[in-house]
Amino acid sequence: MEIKVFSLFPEMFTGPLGSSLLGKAREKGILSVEVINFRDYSTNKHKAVDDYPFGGGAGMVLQPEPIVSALRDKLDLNDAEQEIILLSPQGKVFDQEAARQLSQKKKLAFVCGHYEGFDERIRSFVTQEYSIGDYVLTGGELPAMVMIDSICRLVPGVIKEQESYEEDSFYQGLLEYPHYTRPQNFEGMEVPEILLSGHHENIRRWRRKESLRRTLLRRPDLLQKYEHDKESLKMLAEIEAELAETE
Ligand code: 4FV
Repeated sequence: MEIKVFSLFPEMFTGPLGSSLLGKAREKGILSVEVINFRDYSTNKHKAVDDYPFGGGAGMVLQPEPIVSALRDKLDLNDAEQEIILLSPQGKVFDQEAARQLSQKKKLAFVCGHYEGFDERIRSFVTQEYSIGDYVLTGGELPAMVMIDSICRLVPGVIKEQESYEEDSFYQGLLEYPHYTRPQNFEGMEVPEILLSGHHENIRRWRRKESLRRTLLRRPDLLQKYEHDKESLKMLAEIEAELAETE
């Protein structure tokens, strides 16, 4: 997968995209990442990339020329395989399904805003617009990093065990089950016996039921969308009966 990021602060990406799994994936050639400073494409003598808004108001607006010149220089805007993603609070809220869809693409570009935001005409040059959540940040850099991290971990070869993300929260549409490791007893808190039994089918059932329980208690909205089967419906009924007993 080829990734290009357009930002005024390329140095922000060195750490997150150079270390851990993403750094290793780049070394292995699974991912290629280029960060472009669109200030380099400003044609005025002060290298300015923003200006006051027409119509007045607070804040500065990113001008279209530097960004569009950078996109034209670095991308083939007619390439149907090229996704160009604008980061902004006005975009679709990014989620695991979007990560899964975008992980199938060959070429991703991310356009990171700053200041008050973008000149509206920039939107004519992008293919998608995403927000990472309903809050306002100082720039689109952190949202781009969040999306790149979440997308790239789904690219084959980036994570060793594929099943390790197939059981991730949200991947199956539920929150993840509780995890335990050594010691068996930590300050009086024991690991659930079932996990020490070696009985894989019982462990699978326990984990699925605990995923359902955690999702019901913390994110019931996810259960509305979940594609139940006979087993999960039975488990949910058991959970609700157990919860009723404790009330
Ligand atoms: C944002 C978000 C976000 C708005 C003004 C950058 C900032 C500044 N981007 N998800 N939430 N962007 O807050 O994506 O230009």
